[in-house]
Amino acid sequence: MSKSYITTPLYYVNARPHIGHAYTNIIADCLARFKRLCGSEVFFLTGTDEHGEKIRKVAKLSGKEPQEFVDEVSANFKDLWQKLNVEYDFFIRTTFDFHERIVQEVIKKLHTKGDIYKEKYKGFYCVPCEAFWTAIQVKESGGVCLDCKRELEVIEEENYFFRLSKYQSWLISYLKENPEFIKPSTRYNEVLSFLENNSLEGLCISRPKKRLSWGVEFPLDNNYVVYVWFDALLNYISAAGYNQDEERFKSIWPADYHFMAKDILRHHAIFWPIMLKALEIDLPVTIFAHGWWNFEGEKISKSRGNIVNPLELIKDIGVDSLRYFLLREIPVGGDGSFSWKAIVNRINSDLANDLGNLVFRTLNMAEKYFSGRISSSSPAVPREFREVLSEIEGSYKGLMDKAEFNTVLEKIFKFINVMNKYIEETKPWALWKAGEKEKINIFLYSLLEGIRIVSIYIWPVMPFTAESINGQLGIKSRELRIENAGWGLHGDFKVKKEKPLFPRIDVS
Ligand code: ME8
Repeated sequence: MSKSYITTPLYYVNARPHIGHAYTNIIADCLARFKRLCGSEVFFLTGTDEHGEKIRKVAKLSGKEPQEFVDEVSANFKDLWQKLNVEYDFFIRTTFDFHERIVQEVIKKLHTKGDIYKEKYKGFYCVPCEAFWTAIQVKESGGVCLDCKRELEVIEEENYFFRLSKYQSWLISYLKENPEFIKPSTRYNEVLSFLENNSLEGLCISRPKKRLSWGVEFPLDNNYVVYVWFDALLNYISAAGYNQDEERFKSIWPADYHFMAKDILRHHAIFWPIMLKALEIDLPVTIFAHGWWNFEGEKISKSRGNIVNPLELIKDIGVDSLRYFLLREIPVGGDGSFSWKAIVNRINSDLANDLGNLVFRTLNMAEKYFSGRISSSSPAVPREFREVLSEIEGSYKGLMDKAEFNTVLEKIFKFINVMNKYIEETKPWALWKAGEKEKINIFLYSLLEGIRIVSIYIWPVMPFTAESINGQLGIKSRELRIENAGWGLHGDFKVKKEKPLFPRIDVS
């Protein structure tokens, strides 16, 4: 059986989750469900990043001990994933004991190899981001933090460093030999060109306790804690059993997809592969950096305060409509502009008018003309459906594998519209008047088969909807499997219509 290890970033617990976090987890969930649909053994990992000064500060502001605070916020993320129907296999928190132990073991290992050294260092430091920037970077940015654009402090102190430079030329060659390693290709080009035009300096992986105390204790020196990023990246192997259960680790690692947005691509595409290489661990298969959701032209983010609350959206429009909107509206690699108008358009036209209406009126006819019982007819695919259906069959797996969800949905909705047109052109009401029962049965069977197949294809994107359609089609115990998406695989139907799947949103 093939396996798929899929990860999301571990989100900082300094605030509640927003739509950007929801987006990454919906992408990862959609891919995980697709892999399960194809019979793959999936390990889907998500979690929270809980160390660091900014988290300690927010905890203090809310009058809580750091651990109590991170327990609460981490639970908010878990709650959101449950509400969004995100079915992960394990939720890792960087404050778990086993993870902290692995972080310390890794540092000791790299130190023994000579890849960690101590040095006095003067650098430009961003307190909120806990990041050091080099003089060249600061010159380019005009003296502010490259991430959050805040003022920087000049800090001089002794720290421990990880020897990135030793692996730079290896990473460049690796990228050249593996152009599919970073996706989309624009991001691959960016990383490669950065590596070819800059010399990597040592990565500062310690923070003195006098300045920052909420972190994993540095194993070589108890005056320090570990830098949050070095700690957090290691979750991808600690959660898979590294240095704890080698059998399990072998069966899960390497990760097949690391999902994140472009803001943290360098951490994943430069630091992480080098850390793995130094540890003599295989590299992940794909690092996938998606785009940003913007709101009124600005990236949606905690620090800008323009967050869109996914819990509110679920209440207003429902989970599947939200998942559909996010995955249909933009290609995974691009940026998206978030607006209520765009959501309403998508829901009313694609979901209420096209899909919802198709299911409702087909089942309505099945009940009206045949009391819901449609016998299986000739297995031939109607002429009108052939081209569009074979286009989906031929491209579905390839596109889903590349996370090209918007293109897949476009093709599925083309088929839905062909079915709607088929109803209009066949005019079943006229056939009924003419007493053509046999013809109407064939017509309805074709539509029900088409809808059944659609339900399999859309399940990764809209699981509740797909399952509701299955229930209405009387397919209760059938497992959702890609091999069932073939035409004519279902016998007689006994259907029972429910209320429309997607009520229209009133904009007046
Ligand atoms: O960076 N559009 O955590 P974080 C799309 N703890 N996605 C967005 C987004 C937006 N406007 N805003 C956030 C961290 N995201 C580290 C990660 S991993 C070992 C450590 C999503 O809470 C997107 O996935 O700042 C982005 O990469 C991530 O949230 C950043 O989450």
